[in-house]
Amino acid sequence: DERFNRRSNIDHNGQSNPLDDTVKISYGTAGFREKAEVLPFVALRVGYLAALRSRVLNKAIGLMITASHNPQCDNGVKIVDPNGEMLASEWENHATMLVSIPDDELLREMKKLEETLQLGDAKEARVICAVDTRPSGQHLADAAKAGAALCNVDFEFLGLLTTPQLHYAVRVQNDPAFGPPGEDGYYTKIGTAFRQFYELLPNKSSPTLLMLDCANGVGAPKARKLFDALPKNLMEVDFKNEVGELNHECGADFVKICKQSPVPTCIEGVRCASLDGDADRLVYFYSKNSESKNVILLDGDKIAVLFAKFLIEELKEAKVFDQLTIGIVQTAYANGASSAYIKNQLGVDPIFVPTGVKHLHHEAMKYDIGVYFEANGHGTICFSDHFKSLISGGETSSPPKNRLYWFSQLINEVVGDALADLLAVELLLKYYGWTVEDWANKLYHDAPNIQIKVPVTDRSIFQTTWDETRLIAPLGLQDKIDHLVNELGAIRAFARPSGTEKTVRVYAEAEDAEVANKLGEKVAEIIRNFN
Ligand code: G16
Repeated sequence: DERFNRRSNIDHNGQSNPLDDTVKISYGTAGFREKAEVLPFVALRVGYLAALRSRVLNKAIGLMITASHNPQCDNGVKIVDPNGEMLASEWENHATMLVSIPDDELLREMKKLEETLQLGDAKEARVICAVDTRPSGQHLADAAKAGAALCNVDFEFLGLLTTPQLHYAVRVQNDPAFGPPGEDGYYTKIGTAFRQFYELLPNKSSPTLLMLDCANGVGAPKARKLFDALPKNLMEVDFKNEVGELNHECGADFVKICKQSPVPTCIEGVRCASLDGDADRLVYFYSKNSESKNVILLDGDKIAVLFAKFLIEELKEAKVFDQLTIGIVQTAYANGASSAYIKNQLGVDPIFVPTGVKHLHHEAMKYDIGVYFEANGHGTICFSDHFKSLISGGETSSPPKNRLYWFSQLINEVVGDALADLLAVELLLKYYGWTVEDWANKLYHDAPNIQIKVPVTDRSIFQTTWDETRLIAPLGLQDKIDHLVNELGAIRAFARPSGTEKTVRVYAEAEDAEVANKLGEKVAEIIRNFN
């Protein structure tokens, strides 16, 4: 389709955005992410690649069109593998290669790829696609459909879904035992698990108000549908930011980075939660003083610790703790106090991997129970077949086994899912009889920290060690950071290029908030000066 050539690249407004042959675009932390007008040709080629993968595996492959936490003018294209997980890394290279080549080499490369991959008869092959609420979504889905057609694969467009719902749909298509099909199937599975766990609660007191900031995104209508599927008396939700500019001064990323209440301001003492633009991230917060925008944040680390504490206690009560392995996976952004709590109070050594759900998920799968969360609120829990054979619900099961079973059914184990995680948090707060303040205060207190996004023109010059805690290029920058950490007597600081935005992210942590802020600003200054 001429519209979606690199040289024509017609966007959703009918404008042409030709891309120079030398411009390289890579499959980043969560697929391709760019200004929406850059993406039509990318969507076509990725649609083709998703179709190719579906033919190679003879399974359904997912395609999510979203830029999640990024501003509304951005968009993205991400492939979802048959089990509902992120694309296998060797295929990320195919994706980067296909998107990078000039138009006149495309057919030759496609042919070469098809020969290498030896396509057979593939009756189950299909591409399942969904979009978030961005105005550019439908146009990019059309481009992806044109791409899938080049590989003679059916393209099923599911319209508006959260990213985790699309992951669920792909998994269920390939593995019907995973849950009932379709969007309604998703609500049924999660709603049933919620109700069943609720019935097991020792204290079924009436619900307290939750203010839910939906980031003006797809999470708004989908959360409403999910809550509609629950018994009326179990949740009391005040929906905020349902319609408006996506992620603008609201949403999980805004609240996490700024530690501020989204617009509109939250009410003192009320439990609040924020989704991001495609509802795969969740953070909680509350205000101690309505006069101030500052909030007390309960981020992905706090959710991970709450989940892990519950699971460990229940496994011990069910007397199966010694028969199962448990892993807790974090990244360099995890607050040091959370990692110390996991190690010292929960008795589990946290494992650190690079940013990106694909890395965390991969590591978590090595355990019978793999809890993973990024501090930004993206995370879930993986349960092994061994766990599933030991833990089943029903009348013959003990109460802790029943609770474990329904909890595991509630979690969307294929990917971080803000809506499923939200219901899980709500149930655990009820289970422990905790207010949001109890949750904030009874586990650990965050070490003072700051995260700063520094806009840069070329991210690729900033390279880090595998664990992302040290810069290896440009030379000399890490020495300057080390020097600052020592000089200020801080705990740590690091800088790494984002894989979703044209920024370098700076993180600094210290025992004192002023020191953390000063260190963060100074490291940001170093990056700015270099740029
Ligand atoms: C995506 C990834 C996350 C990652 C985040 C930020 O989230 O799925 O794993 O933490 O980007 O990545 P980076 O620091 O490389 O920009 P989302 O919610 O934007 O899809």
